[in-house]
This record gives sequence, structure tokens and C-alpha cells, in this order.
Amino acid sequence: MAYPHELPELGYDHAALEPHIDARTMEIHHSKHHKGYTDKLNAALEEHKDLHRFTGEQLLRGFHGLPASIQTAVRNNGGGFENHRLFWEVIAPGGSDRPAGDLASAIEGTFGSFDALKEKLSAAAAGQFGSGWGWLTVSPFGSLQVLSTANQDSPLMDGHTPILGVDVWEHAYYLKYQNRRPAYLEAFWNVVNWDVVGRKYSYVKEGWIHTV
Ligand code: MN3
Repeated sequence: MAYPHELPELGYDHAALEPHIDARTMEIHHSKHHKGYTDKLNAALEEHKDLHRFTGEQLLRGFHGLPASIQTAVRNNGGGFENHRLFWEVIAPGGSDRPAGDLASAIEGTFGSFDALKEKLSAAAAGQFGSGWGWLTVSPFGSLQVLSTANQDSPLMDGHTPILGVDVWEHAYYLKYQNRRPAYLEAFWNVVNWDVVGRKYSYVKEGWIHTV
């Protein structure tokens, strides 16, 4: 039973990503915004008992087969629930500050270099009009891809598995960076935990439907 979906623990202090992401932003982002998506997802699913056994990831992967009456709620709040869950994991303190092993090779093969990937993902995230996310995904065909989505749309809805995401809603950076989204994106690279991203890449490549 995946329902009721639970707000995941951060697993680290709100201040752990200072000075790049400030403690107050982390606190509000996790305990208010992410909690809000979680609660609204549960409220929307309450009457849909047949969907209670599915995880957020499964609901999003099967999005186009959901009853029309619940699609908007799953898209917005299920997306918000899963997107933030991934986000807290990939910015967890510790871990390597650059990709290694198979992921490093795949990044070099696909984008030319690690720096080229950073540039491409930053540009996608900076160029996302309004609220949304920038992503590094494994496409349905196994290749690495950079893309952006609007609002809380998840790459899972289109068969991609996100292994790295950056939240570019203003609530993710406004207190410290105000309107300077590019400055936030520059700081973001200092907090990415490449051990986590590499582990996710390995799971996907091994054909797992991961929820790590
Ligand atoms: Mn957010």
C-alpha cells in the first residue's frame, strides 16, 4: 500500500547546504511546499481506492491511463511529490562533486564533457519560462537527455527516468537570490551529490524501476 503517501525526511539539516541554498528556503520548501503537494495528492486519491497500492512513480508512469477526473491532481501534486523527493536526494550533502564511472563515461559520450552537460542543463533550466524544472534523464531508449518541464510535470509521464533535477520555481531560490535564477543555478552545481546521481543511473541501466 503506497497510500497515504508520506512526506520523506530530508535526512540532513536545513542549513546543510549553506551558503548555496539557505536554511530558511530549505525549511519552507520541504515542510510547507513539499508537504502541500503530499497532502493534496492524498486528498485527491482518497476516494480512488483502486489506486492506493501504486507509488507516486507508478502513478506518473501510468499517467495517460489514469481516470480523467484525477489526472490534473496527479500531474500537479503527484508530480510535486515525486519531483521534490528526487530533489532532496540529489542535493544531499556529501558524496562526490563530479560524476564517476559509467555515468561519467555516458556524460562524456553524450554531451562531450561534464562542463558541457552543466552548461546545457543550466541553459534548459534558466530558459524554462515561469515555474518548472530542469532535468537530466535516462530516456525510454536508454540515452541521457537534458530537458525541462513546466510546473510540476514529471519526465516520468513521458517515459523518462529523471536522475537529476533542479527546481526553478521561485520558491526554490527567491529568499536568497530574488530574481537571479542564473546565480541560483550556478550555486546549485556546488550541492549536487554525484554519488546519488550515479547510483540512480546504474539502477536505471540495470532495468530497475527504481524508487531509491
Ligand atoms: Mn519546489
